Amino acid sequence: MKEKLTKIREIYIEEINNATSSENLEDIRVKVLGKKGELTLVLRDMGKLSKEERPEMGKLANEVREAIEVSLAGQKEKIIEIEYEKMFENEAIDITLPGKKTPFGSHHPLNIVVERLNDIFIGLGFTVEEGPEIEWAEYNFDHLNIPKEHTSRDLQDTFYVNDEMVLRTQTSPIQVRTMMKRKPPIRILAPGRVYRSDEIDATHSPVFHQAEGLVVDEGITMSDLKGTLDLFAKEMFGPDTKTKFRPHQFYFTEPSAEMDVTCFACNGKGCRVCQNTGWIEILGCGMVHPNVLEVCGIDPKKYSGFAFGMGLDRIAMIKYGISDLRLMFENDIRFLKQFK
Ligand code: 2NM
Repeated sequence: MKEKLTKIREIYIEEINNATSSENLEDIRVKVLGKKGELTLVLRDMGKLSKEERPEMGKLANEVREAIEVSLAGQKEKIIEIEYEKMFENEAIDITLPGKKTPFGSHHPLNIVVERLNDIFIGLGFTVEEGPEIEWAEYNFDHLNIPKEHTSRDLQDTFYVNDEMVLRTQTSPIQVRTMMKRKPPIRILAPGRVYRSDEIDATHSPVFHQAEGLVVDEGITMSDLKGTLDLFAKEMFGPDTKTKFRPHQFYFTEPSAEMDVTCFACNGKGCRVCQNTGWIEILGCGMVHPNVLEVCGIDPKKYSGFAFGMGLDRIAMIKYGISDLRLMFENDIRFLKQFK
C-alpha cells in the first residue's frame, strides 16, 4: 500500500503540473480525489489493514492527499493566469484605429430661410404664431375682405374640405385669429404651409410656404411699414440692400404695395438673377383695411396696422440660386447636402 500511495503521488503531481486548462485539471482531480478516484479507493481499503500498519499508512495517505491538493491549487492559479492572458489577447481592441464617422445631415434651404426670418422679426419684438392648415373659409376669405364672387375662392384655385372649410391659401387666417383673441399692440409673424390648386412646374406647386407679418397699434402708419420692411431686407439680403415700394392692390390692405429689393447678386447693376432689371420682387404689403380690423373686433377709429406677406419658396430659390421649385420637395440627398 505504501508503494501504491507514493506512486499515486508521483504520477498525479506530474500530471497536474502538465495540465494546461481548467477542464483538464478538473478531470485529473476527479480521477484521483473523486468518489471513485484512485486515492479515495485506496483510503477505503485502509480498514483492511492491521492495527499496527494503520497509523503509518493513514499518515502517509494524508500527506499524499495534501500534496495533491496543494499542487492542484497551485496549478489552478497558473492556469487561470494563462487563460486570462489568452482572453486578453483574443479580446484586444486596437484603440488607435480610426473611429466610424456618423454622417451629419444638413438644413433644408427652406428651413434656413424660415429660421433667419424668425430671428429677424423676433429681434424686432414680434412673436412667431402658428395656425391650422385646414381653415374656415370665413377666416381664409370673408374676414380678409375678399369679395364673395372673387375667383380665388373657386374650386379651381382652392382645395375645399367641405362647404365651410378649405386648405388655407395664405397664412393670413393666423393673423385674423390673433386679432380676434388679442388686444393691440400686436406684432406677429405667421410662417407656414399653404395650398393652392396649381399645376406643378418649375415655379408652381400646390403646396408652398408663406410668411405674413402683422403690426396693429395706435398710430401705426405707412412709414412704420416702410422702416420695418427696409430693415428686414437689409438683414436678410445684406446691409447694402435698397428697397422700392410700388403701388399694388389687395383686398385686405389699403393702400397696398409690392416691395422690390436691389439684386444681391449684382448690387442693382443687372444680371441673370434679376433678369437685368437690378431689382427683385420680394413681398406684398399694405395698411390693414378698416373692414378687416372691424370684423376681427378691433376699432379702426382707434387702431391702425400694417401687414405683409411673402413666398418663402421663392425667396429660398433666389437666395440659393435654385432653378426648379420641385427640387425643394423631392428630398434628393445630393441636392439637400449642398446647404450647410
Ligand atoms: C400679403 C400682402 C399684404 C396680409 C394682411 C393680413 C391681415 F390679416 F392683417 F389682414 N395678413 N396678411 C397681407 C397684406 C398679406 O401677402 C402678399
